[in-house]
Amino acid sequence: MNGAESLVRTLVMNGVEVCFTNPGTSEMHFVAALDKVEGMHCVLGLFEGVVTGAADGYYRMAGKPACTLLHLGPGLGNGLANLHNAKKARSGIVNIVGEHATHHLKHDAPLTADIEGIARPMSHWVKTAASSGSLAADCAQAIQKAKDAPGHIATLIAPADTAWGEADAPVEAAPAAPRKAVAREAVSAAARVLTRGEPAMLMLGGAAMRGKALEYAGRIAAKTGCRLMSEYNNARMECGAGRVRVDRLPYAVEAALDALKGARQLVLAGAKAPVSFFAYPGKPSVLVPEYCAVTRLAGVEDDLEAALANLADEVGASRTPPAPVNELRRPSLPGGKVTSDGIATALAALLPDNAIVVDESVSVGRNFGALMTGAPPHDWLNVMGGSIGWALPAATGAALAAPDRKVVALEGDGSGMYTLQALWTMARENLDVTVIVLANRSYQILHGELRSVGAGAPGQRAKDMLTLDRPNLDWTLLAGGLGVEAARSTTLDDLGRQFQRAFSRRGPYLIELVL
Ligand SMILES: Cc1ncc(C[n+]2csc(CCOP(=O)(O)OP(=O)(O)O)c2C)c(N)n1
Repeated sequence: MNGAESLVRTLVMNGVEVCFTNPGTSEMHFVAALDKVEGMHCVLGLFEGVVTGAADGYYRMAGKPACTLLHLGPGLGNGLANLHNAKKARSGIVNIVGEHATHHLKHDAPLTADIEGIARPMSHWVKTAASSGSLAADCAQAIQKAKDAPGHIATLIAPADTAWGEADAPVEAAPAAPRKAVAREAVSAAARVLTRGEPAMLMLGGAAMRGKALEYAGRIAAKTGCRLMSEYNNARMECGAGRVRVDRLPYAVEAALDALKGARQLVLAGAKAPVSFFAYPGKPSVLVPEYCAVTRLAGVEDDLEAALANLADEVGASRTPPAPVNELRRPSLPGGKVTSDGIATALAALLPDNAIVVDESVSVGRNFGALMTGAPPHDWLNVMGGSIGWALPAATGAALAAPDRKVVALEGDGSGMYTLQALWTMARENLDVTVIVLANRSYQILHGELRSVGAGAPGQRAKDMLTLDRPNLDWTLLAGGLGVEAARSTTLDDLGRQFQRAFSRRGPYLIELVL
């Protein structure tokens, strides 16, 4: 077999089942090998930001890496923003990036670039394969690195001659590193401060936001009286009925300071000590009050479930029923003018069981989560690196990872325009995604940010840099052109009807909600 085939067989042998790709000439042998070898679902993205964002969404729901296949430095470069988001989310991805054949590099042909240099900031591990004979072993190492808990970005650069040259056999990856165990002393220290009788908060992040870890956090809160709070953004949190309720730290500095006010003890479990998203003149970067002590129970890379189980044990909460737990309480369908609260209420009224909500609702959706606690159980995914243009690709990947679950993408119109090509992939793969585009025809959040940084009142030129009108984007035409059926809603009554239509069918559907 050739190197390309040894690489594809190595991926499949080690459980990598989906390849998100946008290939070129230097990857043609990989395309041929993917054609020949059974076991890989190959998904074309029409922009590399779709490819990498989909791999992020896939990892979050599948819990294992997909691979990408990208075209040299520029292809990888196009995918970097969503690799940045994936890295912050601690998603595991195996990037395979094509490169000129080794003997061709010295000629400085047009696509020649410093691929390692482009890869490094958004990767945890980078390697350029040296020969076709060692490509499979390099790939096995990349897979292991990507799977090291909780998830890493591994980028393997494969010169064309390593693909077309001779190779022996696929290689089995070494076992990935498990999550790190949390020391007994860290658990005891957290137990001490939570049982001191002072106002305390347990701040959760990463894997502490789901499964047994979340349940233990609920037991600890019920027993000790501490408040539960999560970071503003979370890679994947379990929400809705039957789940322990955790308040999200607000985005705005004043609101975040308010939420943390009064806490004397802050215990971190998978979360960082809270800082503001941006710096603003005269406002603090660190949001923890100066009278509040911070105790780190566990980092995002640690075994959060075991840490919280041990903490529950230590505070005597192992058998305490978790609280607060959300009850199933669907609101009735709202009507009338479109409001932010109305959108969340309509969604809570109709959201299918076990849906996956992919949230890039930016300014419109600040309060969505709080209004949806009574909806049936669902997973909620946030963009983790603040780089917009993530949700449509991530929804694509999530839908491929969980084909039996409805995916609902809440998408700002500004954010959506970065990677709207994802709609075409949703159509081609017939993915069960309902996209709601929040069409305020504006970079609305930036109007507030302009004020918050003290840049003064906007003149016409500034306004023109923050608005999306003249012309208005027509999302029904855009979606239609990419093969996705779409409709426009201008009232909550109609939004309810559109949700009913979208949720009673399978396949992609887009609602342009005019705000
Ligand atoms: C890659 C990238 N470019 C630019 C920004 C700056 N930015 C943050 S939010 C935003 C506008 C978002 O607009 P939209 O999705 O319509 O949400 P809205 O502000 O209207 O709620 C921009 C341009 C960013 N975060 N990431």
